[in-house]
Amino acid sequence: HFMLKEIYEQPRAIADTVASRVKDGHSDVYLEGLQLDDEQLRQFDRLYVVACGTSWHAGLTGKFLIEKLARVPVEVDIASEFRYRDPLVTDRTLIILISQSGETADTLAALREARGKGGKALAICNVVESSIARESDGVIYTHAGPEIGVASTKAFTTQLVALYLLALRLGRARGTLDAQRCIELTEALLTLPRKIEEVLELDEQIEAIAKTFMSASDFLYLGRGNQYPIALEGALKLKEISYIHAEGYPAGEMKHGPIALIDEQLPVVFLCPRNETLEKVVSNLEEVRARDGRVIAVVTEGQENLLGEVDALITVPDIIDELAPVLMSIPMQLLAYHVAVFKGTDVDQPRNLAKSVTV
Ligand code: F1P
Repeated sequence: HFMLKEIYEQPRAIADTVASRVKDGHSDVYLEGLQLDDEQLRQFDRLYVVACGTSWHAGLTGKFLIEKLARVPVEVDIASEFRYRDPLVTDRTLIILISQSGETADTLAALREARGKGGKALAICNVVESSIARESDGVIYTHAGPEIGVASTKAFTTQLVALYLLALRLGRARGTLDAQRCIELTEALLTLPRKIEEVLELDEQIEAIAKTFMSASDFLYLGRGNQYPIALEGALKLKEISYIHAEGYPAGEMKHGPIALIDEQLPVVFLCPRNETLEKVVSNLEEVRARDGRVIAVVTEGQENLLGEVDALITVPDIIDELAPVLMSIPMQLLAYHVAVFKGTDVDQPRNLAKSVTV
């Protein structure tokens, strides 16, 4: 399958997205197509990120990165909703359009609307010279290479990396990141391909987990903070290719509704990174266990003992919190992939879906 090949291409795709952008002793990043100088990057008082599907999930993660590292407010919108909001765009707004194909109709329409209101537009695209890239003021290309499988994998993780680079660039220009911190953050980024390779080594283990849970009719995915978008993405991947109903939720929202769904039939995927959310996530996990839900936990190495008993445990290497969403994405992709293969669905060309939605 193309999808599996593309999952395995991620270490290389990410190395290519980073290459040439981190130079000079790592204290700065260079985004060649950005077309905005430091002075302009300081002028923005608001960023909008607009995208569809998986690219929207990347945008939700980007909000965490940019607000944390550059201290500027970021709003994230689904492109098909953007037009109904009479969005508050001025010449001090930077609009970031994320699109693998660069041809998604709703994202293109949002770009045109935002530019019409005087905003500056920056595209994060994989396809060179695509419509969204061409019509934007600047563009950061993800160097993922062609993505054939309809379910986005390497495009997503390279989008996360592009947003990370952009957050560093904004943080340097706006003075919220000093050179030393930038060096630390870029050096962590350079370790990412190797750590993804380590996660890919879990493939057989994840395949076995998929076999155990493939007959479930529903899945719930839970995460907090910067892992919430990864919960959404995990659920979307499973829905898209295996046709199993799945929901991603912020773990803290569970008690406001989804908790009613939990019984011994329901697998619940918990994202358990080593960060300040972990204690709360573990208490949500205990609530699921108390109701006989089946727990699949993805945890950062070293934190396993905090979780108590789980039905399946996937351990990923430790990394700085800003990059943990990338590592956690890989088991989400592999789990969806193997469940779909066991179910015998058409993984690369799922029913009803198009690689890019241009109408
Ligand atoms: C957006 C998207 C993809 C999804 C599917 C339909 O595409 O929602 O994320 O996997 O292929 O389109 P794009 O704007 O990122 O090209």
